[in-house]
Amino acid sequence: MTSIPTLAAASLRDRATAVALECDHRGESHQFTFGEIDARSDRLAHVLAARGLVAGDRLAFYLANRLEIVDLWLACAKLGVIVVPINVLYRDREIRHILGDAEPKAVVTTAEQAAEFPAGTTCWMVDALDTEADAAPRAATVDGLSEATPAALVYTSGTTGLAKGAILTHGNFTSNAEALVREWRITATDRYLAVLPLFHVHGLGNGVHAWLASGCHMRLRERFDRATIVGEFDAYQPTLFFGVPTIYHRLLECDGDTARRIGQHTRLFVSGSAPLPAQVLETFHAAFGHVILERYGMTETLMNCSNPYAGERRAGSVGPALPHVQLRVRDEQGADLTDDALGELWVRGPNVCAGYWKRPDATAAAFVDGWFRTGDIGVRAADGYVTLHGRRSDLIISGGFNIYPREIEELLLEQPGVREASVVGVADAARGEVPVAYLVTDGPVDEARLRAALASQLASFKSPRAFVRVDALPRTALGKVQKHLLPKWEG
Ligand code: MCA
Ligand code: AMP
Repeated sequence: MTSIPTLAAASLRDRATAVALECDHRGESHQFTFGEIDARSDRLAHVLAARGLVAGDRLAFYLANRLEIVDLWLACAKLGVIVVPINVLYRDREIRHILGDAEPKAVVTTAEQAAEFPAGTTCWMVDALDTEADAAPRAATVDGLSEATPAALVYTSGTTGLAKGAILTHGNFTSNAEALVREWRITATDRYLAVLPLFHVHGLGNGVHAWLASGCHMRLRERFDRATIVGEFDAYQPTLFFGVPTIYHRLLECDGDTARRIGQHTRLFVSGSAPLPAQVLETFHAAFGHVILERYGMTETLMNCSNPYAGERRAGSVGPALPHVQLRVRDEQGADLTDDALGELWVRGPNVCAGYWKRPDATAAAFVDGWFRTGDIGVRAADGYVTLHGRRSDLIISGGFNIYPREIEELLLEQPGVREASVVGVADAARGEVPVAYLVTDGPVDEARLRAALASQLASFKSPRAFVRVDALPRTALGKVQKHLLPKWEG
């Protein structure tokens, strides 16, 4: 375990002349060597330091995937500045909460996207920073970085409906990267096609850091686009691909020849962030000739479990705990359970975050004697394979993005005429789950108005697929809504 600059030096310095990254930049496709990536981030570090950023300060970014996120990430890591990624799909309410909580010195964004931020927010334009860095001298990495230095605050929805900032340290990222590179046999000869958003741990923690740790080649794309993905595979011929189940579902739309062709040059397909349906795994295997490797992680812990590279990749299971992670299945009182018994997963290791930013209450509730309570319910078989069975809370995962019903319910209750609201996840073949809202209202609901109100405040993936009017919500004697008793929505 080490700091991010030390981990990255194995590629940035030792493989300085190797081509590292291919992406669009200033309207054209460009290739950069590891040495150039190193220099870019050193120069940007100089600019950020000149703008007053010092170790421990927070700097947010609100950007779709682009080269400058890599520059920013490395520059901040070298300065000990804490990065706060903000999902570009977030809107007013989500953004205000993160800004108020993380108190970043500035937000790096584009002129167009800066419009999403409340007046008074210090926004730094990404293109201006980039131009300024072109002419800047190279700054040195600050002294005193260690594995315990915070590298990022990554916001993850809490059961209260308000997102909490998981404090992820340099050691969290480096220990995770070292494990994945070893376990998934990633080497400098790999070609990694990066389409997952860099504002989440899957794309950033796994993707960018496996690239830095292995010194492989990365092609960075703005996002996954089902219309262009086959062209990407054909042109780039990646050996390595990371996706969420929705992406694999979309890939199944390929015809047989295309699927075989893609399968021939790709070495490893990895899935995570949401359950991979066994049927997708099997259909994909038949079409592409690969058993997708499913792994399980969380923002707070990075990766916990992974199916093996060699050995059985078991359908429906997320595999055994990674070697650097200790995992227990425990009951409500925290007592260890036996093999095959259903309980909550607790984890401990260098992968687990340092707690929640400014939330001692939430940190105390999640950590017990150094163990982190994941909130995920599952079983471990005698051979160590873990199978997830849901969550303690009513988290909905749609296309790999998390949704806490409470956040939508609270906003619905603020709308005129809405007396009660309950949001549940319903199965969706492509996105895994989608939210559906049940409402008790005074008179008819104006769905268009509700949708507009939600869209102005929350990310579009949180917009309910349907609004269902009911006379009353089923409740327990204590008044708690019994979501499983709501009438089934049939689409
Ligand atoms: C989706 N949209 C985006 C992006 N992805 N906009 C900007 N950047 C993106 N990366 C918007 C679209 O504009 C559209 O918005 C809506 O989302 C649906 O997009 P569409 O292309 O129709 O959807 P799709 O074909 O179903 O694909 C969606 C997706 C996306 C690409 C699979 O859901 C996605 O990128 N998911 C990955 C999420 C992720 O990385 N999660 C990791 C967190 P509109 O509706 O307004 O038109 S969990 C984690 O990190 C833990 C540690 C873990 O275990 O990994
Ligand atoms: P996040 O808070 O966005 O980091 O999401 C983490 C949650 O995603 C975990 O607590 C799990 O509930 C879920 N998750 C991640 N990987 C998997 C997987 N392979 N199968 C099922 N659920 C998963």
